[in-house]
Parts: sequence; structure tokens; C-alpha cells
Amino acid sequence: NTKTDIRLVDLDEDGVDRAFRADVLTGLKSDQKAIPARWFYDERGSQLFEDITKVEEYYPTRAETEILRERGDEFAKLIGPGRAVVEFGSGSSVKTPLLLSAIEPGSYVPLDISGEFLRAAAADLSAKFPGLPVYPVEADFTKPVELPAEVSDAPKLGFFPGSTIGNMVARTATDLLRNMRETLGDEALLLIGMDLIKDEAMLKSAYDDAEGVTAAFNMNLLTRINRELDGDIPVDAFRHEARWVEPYARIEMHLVAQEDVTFTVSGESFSMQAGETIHTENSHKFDLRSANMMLLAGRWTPVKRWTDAEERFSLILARA
Ligand code: AVJ
Repeated sequence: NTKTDIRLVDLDEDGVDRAFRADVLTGLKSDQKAIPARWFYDERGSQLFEDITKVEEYYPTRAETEILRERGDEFAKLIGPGRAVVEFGSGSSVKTPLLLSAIEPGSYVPLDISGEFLRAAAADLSAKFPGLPVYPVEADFTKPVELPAEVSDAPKLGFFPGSTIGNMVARTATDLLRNMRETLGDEALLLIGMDLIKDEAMLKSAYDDAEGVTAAFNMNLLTRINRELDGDIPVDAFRHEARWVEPYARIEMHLVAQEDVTFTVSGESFSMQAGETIHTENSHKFDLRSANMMLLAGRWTPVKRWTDAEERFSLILARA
């Protein structure tokens, strides 16, 4: 029960996030260096992600928003009124209001590990929906979460937009879906966004835009490591790369060393040869079958699937 945790972010005596340091040091010692994508989102990284969603080549946010705008009547019919809407991750200022105005929810329960993001999202939503009870919960939603007593009798609708599920490998995604099922209970529905497999060129440019916003987002991780973990990584020696990896149907983002480099992080030394990479993100893409398979493995039964007009992105409704 996350309510009994003293705090969700564990800082050492120097104010360093222990989990961040552990992930970075472990990741840099691996054969294929890799750092989990969740560490992109410091203040600058969160701003850069916002900027990405406005970039011409990055279609997922616009495509998903289009579905939410245009299918409101169908959501209302299938979901019905009075549900407690439990959003996994603090809501976006655009998508969440579209869903809430479509379905007449009984309450809104945003879950986020960052209390700061959570309070901002809750305040924003309360202002937009004055009569709607909002119960923010500071929690790590990758684990089962105990929801507030106020919503214990209400049937739930989980909302997990953005294809964030795509950032996880199948094993982790399955665990998350099962934990969501546990959090939401027997009567629950889940509305989840999944990005679709499509033309490779379109996928690659969505993750390597001409303006370089995604590159800046990826490179910011190195700047964050240098700042927070006392690193001296030569940032300019790296470049952003987005790869389509066909057998896993995923985009991988890497930071490629362009020359031999040596550096230290938190007092530990590392070296990389020219061409060697740090793997920083997976973004899995789905088709009808793989999406259904993933949901079923996570103990959810697909009910209905919507796509945008260009069939770039899907929103899927599933039941417990
Ligand atoms: C919204 C977190 C799923 O994978 O598309 C955007 C993050 N990374 N550009 C995605 C992201 C590079 C994004 N997620």
C-alpha cells in the first residue's frame, strides 16, 4: 500500500535520487548500455516532451486527440455515466477533459508518482469541471494501488492514453496491465492508447524530427546525468538516433558515441568506443492482434477499438 510509504522518491544525503543513480550506473555497466526511459522526465525533459507533441512529424498525440474528440458519443454509450475515472499518470490538459466531458463520470482519480505534476493536474481538472469530485493519489501505479475510500463502491474506468504501454517490453507491460486490473476491480473498464505499426519512414521521422526536438529530448538525459549524478559525459560527442527494429515492432532511441569517449558518473569510470550506444527508449507499436494479445495476457478482454481517420493510432476499450 503506497499510502504507508514515507516518500516515493528516495534521496541520499546529497539529495540524489537513489533509484536514478542505481539505474544509470547499472545501465552503463551493461554490455549494451541502457537507461530506462522514465528518467527522461525532469523539468526540462517534460517540457521537451510537450514540445514533441506539437512537432509536425509526431502524430500520436494529435491522432489520439482526434479519436477522443470524435468518438465521445460512442464512449458515452459503452462506458455509461457515474464511473470513477482512474487515470494512470497525471492527466494531459487536452485529452482528459475530452474524455470526462464525453462520459459524465462520478469522480476523477489521477495517479502519479510525482506529487507536483499530480497537484497541478488535479487543480486544472477541478477548475474545468467544478462539480466533479477529484481525488488525486500519489502512487507508483506500476504496482497495485489502494484507491481512496470515497470511490470504493463506484465502478472504475481506467484511462491510460499516450501509448505509454509501448515503452514497456511485453513482460513489464503484462505485469502493469494485471496490476491495473487489481487496482480497478471486477467491474472495471480500461481505455488504453496503443500506437500502430505503420510505414517505417513515418515512424522514424516521428522519433527523429527535422527540428531536432526529439534529439534534444534524448540528449537531455546526458545533461541530467551530468547535473544530478556529478557526471562529466561529453554531451557533444553523442548524437541522437531512432531505429525501427522490425522483429520487435518497436522504435528504439539510442545515444551514439561518435568518437571513443571516457567519462565518470558518481565517481565511477566508463568508456565507450566510437559507434557504441546507450539505449534510452523502446516505443512498441501494435496491430490488432498484438494489441488484443497484450490485453488478454494482462487479464483484460478487448471490447471495442477505435482509430483515427488515417489509422495511425488506436484507442481500445477493454473489460475486466
Ligand atoms: C508518449 C511516452 C509513449 O514513445 O512516443 C516521444 C515518448 N519518445 N518521442 C513515445 C516519446 C520520443 C512517447 N510516449
